[in-house]
Amino acid sequence: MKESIILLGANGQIGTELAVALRKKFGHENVVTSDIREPKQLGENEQFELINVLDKNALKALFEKHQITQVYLLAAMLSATGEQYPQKAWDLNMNGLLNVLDLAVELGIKKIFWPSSIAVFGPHSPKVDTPQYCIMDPNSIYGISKLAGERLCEYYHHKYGLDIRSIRYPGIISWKTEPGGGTTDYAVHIFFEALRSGNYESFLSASTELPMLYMEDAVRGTIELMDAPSENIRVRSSYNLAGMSFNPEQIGNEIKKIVPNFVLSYKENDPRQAIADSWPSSINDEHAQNDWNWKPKFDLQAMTKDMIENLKNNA
Ligand code: AKB
Repeated sequence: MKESIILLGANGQIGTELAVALRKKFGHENVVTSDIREPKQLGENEQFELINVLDKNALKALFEKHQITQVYLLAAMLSATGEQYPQKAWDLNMNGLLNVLDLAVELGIKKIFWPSSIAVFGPHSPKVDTPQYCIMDPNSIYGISKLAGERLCEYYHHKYGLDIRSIRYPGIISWKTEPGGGTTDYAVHIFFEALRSGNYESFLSASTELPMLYMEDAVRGTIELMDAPSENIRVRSSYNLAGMSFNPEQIGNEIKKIVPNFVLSYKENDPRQAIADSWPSSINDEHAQNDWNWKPKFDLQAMTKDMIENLKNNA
């Protein structure tokens, strides 16, 4: 069957790189990127549409126009920005998802990817090696919306047979597009500043350990999950996925091995600290390993080397 794929919220950190991989796999003519804003650049033969995922009628027209068979819904407000605009975060994260799920049922779109997050866990979830199934009491509006979204995905799968697949992304580290509005963003900004100014003030404390994943692994993992046979996908809420775990001091020391004069300092009383403190420090991803053979390639050392090489080569 010929696939026709749309990425909603494609201008963000993950969308930018996932679009490249999907165009390579399915061909330019079969992949449409879309966002609420025009992209910074658009290559020849690349298709782009302006869309607000909250405008259900426009979304329906777009899906019909391109005879969409697969949707990647990446439009969302992340954890830190969500705390500044809780109603807007809830509205975008929930109603954007509901619009896509309902249109998928109405138009017969079978396959959907929707990202969840480690933010679905909370202060009473086990902090170390956090399992797929455990107490989940998120206390950020972003985490609450992601947990509700997971329940919706599983519900629509069972009730309507939608083939929805999802990953609980940890912090994603990448050099092409900087993230915005997240609690894990420090782990990307630290690289840009190490090379730009030689110093960085972390908004998280030295010992705040969080799960992270390098973009190359995130894109590969997402495509591997989407390629896996449907009967192998036993988790229909969202899969735990692990890459590496580190704290600001550890990543700072790794950067210093390549940028010896790098100076790392710490800010106090940043509101993002409380969000980070409620999240796991490491993730157990045995369900993803068993169901669709997930395995990350990058650890802290390999990721740091690759980030710095790419940032230097593309400066
Ligand atoms: C955030 O920090 O909000 C995101 C996430 C972990 O989902 N990067």
